[in-house]
Amino acid sequence: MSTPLEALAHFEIKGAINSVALFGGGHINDTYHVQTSEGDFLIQKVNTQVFRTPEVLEANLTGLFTERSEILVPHVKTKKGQWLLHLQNDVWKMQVFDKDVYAPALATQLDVVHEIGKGFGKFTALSKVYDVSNFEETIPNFHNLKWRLEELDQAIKNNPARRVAEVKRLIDKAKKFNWISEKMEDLVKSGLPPRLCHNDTKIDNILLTKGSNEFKFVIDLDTVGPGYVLYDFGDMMRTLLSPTKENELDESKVQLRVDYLEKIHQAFLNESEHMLSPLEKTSLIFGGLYMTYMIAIRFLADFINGDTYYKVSFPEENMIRARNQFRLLELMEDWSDSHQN
Ligand code: GN1
Ligand code: MG
Repeated sequence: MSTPLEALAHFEIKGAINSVALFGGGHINDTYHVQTSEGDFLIQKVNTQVFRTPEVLEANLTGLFTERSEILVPHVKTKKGQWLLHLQNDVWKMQVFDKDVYAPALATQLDVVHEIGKGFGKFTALSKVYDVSNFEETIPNFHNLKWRLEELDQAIKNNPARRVAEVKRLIDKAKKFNWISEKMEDLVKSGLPPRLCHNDTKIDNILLTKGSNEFKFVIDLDTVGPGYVLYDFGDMMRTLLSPTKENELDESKVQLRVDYLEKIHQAFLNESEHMLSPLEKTSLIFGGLYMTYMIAIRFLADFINGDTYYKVSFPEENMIRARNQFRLLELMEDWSDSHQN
């Protein structure tokens, strides 16, 4: 195993290193904040149990950074000119840390919501610049709901951590929403076009300028690859519309803030409408249901499997996360039933 300090020696940075400290709350990779005499950086140990083909990640990052884009957070290359460092079975990557910006944890103001919609809308509009067929999924089947449902079935069948009985109510809910998977298949058959997607448009994967709250960068480019625009719009809905954290203990606090939905919809379309097909536009809101359902399924399957994928800070965390996603999904379904027909 290598340390961040060992890894740092292989990246193209000049200043003396003053400090290295664990940073942020990602569920998958380990991230460290590095202070040097010539500026700050983040260095990240990529979880290779999750990202099993780092060469695909390297190729996608190379493809992305062939274009100069002001909205992508600048990354730092290794001294050998690569985006990823392979060191003692570990894989590291590095990016600039701008002290004038911050990642919002929860949205509490409409102007922040607007800037998040704008940022991911700009990312979607990059689809015009890149040929999606040059990108590959860094995690196969990442947003393939049918495959995620099969994984859940497998987890229930094997019941490796003997937790199935505890989540019977959530398993029943999961079955009720099977129609989402069928609707997605219909949309694809009807001609939904593949696009370059971010595939992890969580609220805290946007950086805003401190003070003005203006959009600055899109971060966390690990899952950038082919997808459908509704994935990216949908994950924004999932992480923005409720005032709660994913692991909120009080389920009744999960809510659907319709004014926030209107705001992201408008801000996202302002940036991307010119390149979206009519089918893409009409399916954006469905993306919220699709992504919320899929993450609910993933948290639930991971709980049943004994927390082998997502980091947990208490034993029931994945069950609580799944429960909250199902609650949000029910609220989204009620809302879209009453507004779209
Ligand atoms: C994971 O690690 P992080 O927080 O960027 C996950 C996303 C989920 C998210 C749920 C590679 O993202 O798909 O939406 O947790 N990333 C991966 O919070 O599985
Ligand atoms: Mg991520």
